[in-house]
Amino acid sequence: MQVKLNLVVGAVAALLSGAAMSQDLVVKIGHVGPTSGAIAHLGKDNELGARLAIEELNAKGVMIGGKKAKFELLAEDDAGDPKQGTAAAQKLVDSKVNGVVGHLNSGTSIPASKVYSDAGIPQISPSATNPKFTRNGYKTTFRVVADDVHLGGTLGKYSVTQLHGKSIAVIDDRTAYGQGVADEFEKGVKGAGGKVVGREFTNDKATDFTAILTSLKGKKPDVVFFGGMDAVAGPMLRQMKQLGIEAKFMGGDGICTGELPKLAAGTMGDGQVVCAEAGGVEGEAKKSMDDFKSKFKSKFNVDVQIYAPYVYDAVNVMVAAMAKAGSAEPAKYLPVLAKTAGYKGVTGVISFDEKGDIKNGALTLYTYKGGAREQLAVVR
Ligand code: ABU
Repeated sequence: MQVKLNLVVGAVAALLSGAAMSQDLVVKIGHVGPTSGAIAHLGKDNELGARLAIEELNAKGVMIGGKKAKFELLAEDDAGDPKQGTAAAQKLVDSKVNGVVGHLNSGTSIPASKVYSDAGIPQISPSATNPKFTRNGYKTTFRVVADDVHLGGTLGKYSVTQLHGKSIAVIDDRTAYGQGVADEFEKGVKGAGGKVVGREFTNDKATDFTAILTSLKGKKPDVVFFGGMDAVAGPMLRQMKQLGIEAKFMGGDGICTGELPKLAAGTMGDGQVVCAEAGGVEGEAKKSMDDFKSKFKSKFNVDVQIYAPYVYDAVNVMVAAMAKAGSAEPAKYLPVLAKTAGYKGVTGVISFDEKGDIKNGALTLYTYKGGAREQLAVVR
């Protein structure tokens, strides 16, 4: 009798331990972007990139350390505001996320990186391009796009050597991103032997640029560069047209979106705007990016604005490191994430350098024709 009882107890214990082993491992991925405010269309674009990645990973059934992972997305809105950015970061840390993809803006990603570093939680920004983001010595900080040194410097050189700008004006929105990319643009212009005839600034909520544009008009610029986001660039283009300023208009990735033609309300001339996305693919690799954009459109019924594919890749790179480490514990998979090399994403090949920056990051130069973005070149 005692023997039978022991057998039953043993069988139940084995069943229970088997059940525990097959239980899903819940993995929480945080995402932060401005899903309210003037650039909410860009924050939502990023968030949808994360949602798509999470849905696919759950459908695929990823195993981490012998357990089937169940991924949960914890999405936060920072409104592009540095203070809200750190509050959102702290909320995710308190929720014990396993990793964070975000934030969208440099001005939010940089202060938030300290919060994640203090908590030992890996953070990959899909779009923050200010070089300072990865230069604070934090082991938890990564990005999958090129930085503003590359972006602004390349555009500055392009304005002189390709657009043959002779008198170049620069405006920025005084954000970490806008001022930083404008400074790098100015260095690029001067390095290529060009001349900056005026520098003005505004802010990321401004709608009236009459004073600064009138001042610049007197300097007869043939190129105007704006360091800032599309929500400000659109009205600025409208007011340039009203004031009769017929200069080329350049900007970094912040203006290089699908929404810019609508925000400019039909005032952009064909080929007038030249901007750059801080990433890009060419040749055979272009197919996976094109396929992603089609899948995104059919799933969400909206076009990619700019950085959704980079968010998608960032989530997948993070999860690949967890699977390889056999753990979603930040301390265990972080060293594996840091060694990411040759990961083939929809945005190209991702390898991180010692700072957490993408190695050999590309840029894609675009113009707009007939209200649609048209690729000019991919440069490294
Ligand atoms: N890189 C453009 C938009 C995001 C940012 O860096 O602020």
